[in-house]
Amino acid sequence: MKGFEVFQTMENEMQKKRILSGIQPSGDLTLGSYLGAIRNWAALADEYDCYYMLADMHTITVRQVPAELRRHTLTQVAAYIASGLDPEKNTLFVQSHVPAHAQLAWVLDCYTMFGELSRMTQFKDKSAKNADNINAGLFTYPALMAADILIYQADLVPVGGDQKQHVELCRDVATRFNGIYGDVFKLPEPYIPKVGARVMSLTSPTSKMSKSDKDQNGCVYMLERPEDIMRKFKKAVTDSEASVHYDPESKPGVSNLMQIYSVATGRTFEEIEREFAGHGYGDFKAAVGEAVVELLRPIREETERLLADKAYLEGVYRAGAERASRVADRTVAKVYKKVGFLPR
Ligand code: ATP
Ligand code: LTN
Repeated sequence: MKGFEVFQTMENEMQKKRILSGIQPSGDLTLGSYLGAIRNWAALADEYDCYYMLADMHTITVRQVPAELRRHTLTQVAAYIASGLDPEKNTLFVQSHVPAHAQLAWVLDCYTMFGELSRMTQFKDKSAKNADNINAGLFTYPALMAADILIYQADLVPVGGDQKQHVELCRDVATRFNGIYGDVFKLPEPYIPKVGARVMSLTSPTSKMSKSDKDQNGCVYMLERPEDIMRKFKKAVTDSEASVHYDPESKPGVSNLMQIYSVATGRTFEEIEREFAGHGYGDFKAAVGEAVVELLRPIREETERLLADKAYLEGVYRAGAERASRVADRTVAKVYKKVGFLPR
């Protein structure tokens, strides 16, 4: 880029509103993370200045195998790009490569209340699942997440419905901090899709589809082979009514499949009900499986292609960390000054 073009890009980025979101590279990405979050990210790049992070620091709140964590992180960089996030238009980076996140997180720990953290659903769920490792990081996790968001002065945080409570806590912490020190942080809004905000497990449709779920049949992975995806959909739990009809309360399994089908094909619930009127669940489940296979196929193929080019991926996350650090370091400097730390 020529000097003038660089200047123009910087000007544009300064005027655009900011977006920050992240996903933990704690396992293979699921259809839930794709439909609830990643799918919505690519379309935002023209209108917003977007930062998408691999939240590796968050993953160690639950024990990880080091080599697996590295592998998942690299695969996730490739999956972000394969899902349509152009690294020229989006800043893609690894959280631990930008030390400012940890620097701000400590400060925010001191402005986040024990009672607030105790109310977090994710903390309660994860402590129940990891009863032998309820560590302090698991508890203060939302303060690090608040740092991730506030450090970029983000306007919008595109996430699935399960993260709404954390974004609200982030706003409360920012409001508390601003109340003491003046307008330091911008207050972010969550951006949650209407359909696909909460994709449920295929085997127990009253709980969220999650990559750390022990039951692999409930969870469809973004990079899974078509035959495995089909098998999981064919075995998905439904009910005994044999009618494709949207009613999340009394028909959670069928309603979940309808949501997935609706997002994958762009059809409304009414259209789906009409399409399968008079058909058994067998046809319906196969159709949902096929739609998901076609939705994910190009992403899987592109991810595999990108993973063969490690040097390219390294270049992407290095450049991302540099761009991210420039913004993040400014916020930390401002916060350190506000709280009274002596400048070095
Ligand atoms: P873990 O099992 O490690 O907690 P997870 O599978 O729940 O992970 P995250 O990495 O926590 O997924 O979430 C990544 C993003 O995807 C978040 O924005 C989250 O809200 C969204 N998301 C995750 N699971 C779902 C789901 N089942 N439905 C909709 N959105 C989801
Ligand atoms: N807590 C999120 C991951 C995450 C995140 C963030 C999302 C970490 N930092 C900042 C949005 C913004 C999760 O578990 N899905």
